[in-house]
Amino acid sequence: MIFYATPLSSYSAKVRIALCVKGVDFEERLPPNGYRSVEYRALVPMGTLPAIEVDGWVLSESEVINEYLEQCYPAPAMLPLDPALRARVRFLSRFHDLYLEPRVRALFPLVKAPQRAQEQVAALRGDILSRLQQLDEWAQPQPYLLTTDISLADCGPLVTLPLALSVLAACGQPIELPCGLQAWQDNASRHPGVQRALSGWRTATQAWLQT
Ligand SMILES: N[C@@H](CCC(=O)N[C@@H](CS)C(=O)NCC(=O)O)C(=O)O
Repeated sequence: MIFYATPLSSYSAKVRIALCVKGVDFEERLPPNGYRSVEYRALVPMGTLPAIEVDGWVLSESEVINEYLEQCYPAPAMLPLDPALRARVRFLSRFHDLYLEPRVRALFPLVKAPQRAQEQVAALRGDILSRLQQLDEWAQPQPYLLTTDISLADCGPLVTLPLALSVLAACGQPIELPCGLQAWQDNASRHPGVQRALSGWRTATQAWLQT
């Protein structure tokens, strides 16, 4: 399996967690000439990261890739069998992708000159805090967000929550996670698959924020 990703890409890190937790054998490649290039779009028509290629067949969209991995590599399971719990796992993944991560991403252009954009940063900080509050209310860490073993619901937040903390701190308006989410993050980050998946991403993120 070829995995198109960059070290800094959040959605690539989300899929890398599922790949590493499941122990999938994959070859990680940078998109040729960057993800906006004609060359990459010839391979991956959406032009987004991440994408996988299996036997010449290409799939993009992080959640679709993770669901595909779950079906092809069912052990360890990252979706519970119980239909209600499975739906709640999917809900948290969707909540992350549609409502939480985009507010964190909206901070990226403001990191360079946060002093010129304090009001925008403050508005996004408020949005992020209220989404984190919702996540904290819906999660039932045991010790993963909804399950005893790591699930697909954990993958996105394991990237986006530390990123939100780092980016808001870099913008001069730090936040703290609700206690339950902080405990979840401390514990889930110690999973060996998560550590392997995120070590390069952490380094790349710190380098980006320092420059
Ligand atoms: N909904 C997509 C979002 C992926 C996404 O936005 N990836 C970023 C990198 S982390 C990207 O490719 N941005 C380039 C663009 O949107 O043109 C997914 O879940 O895979």
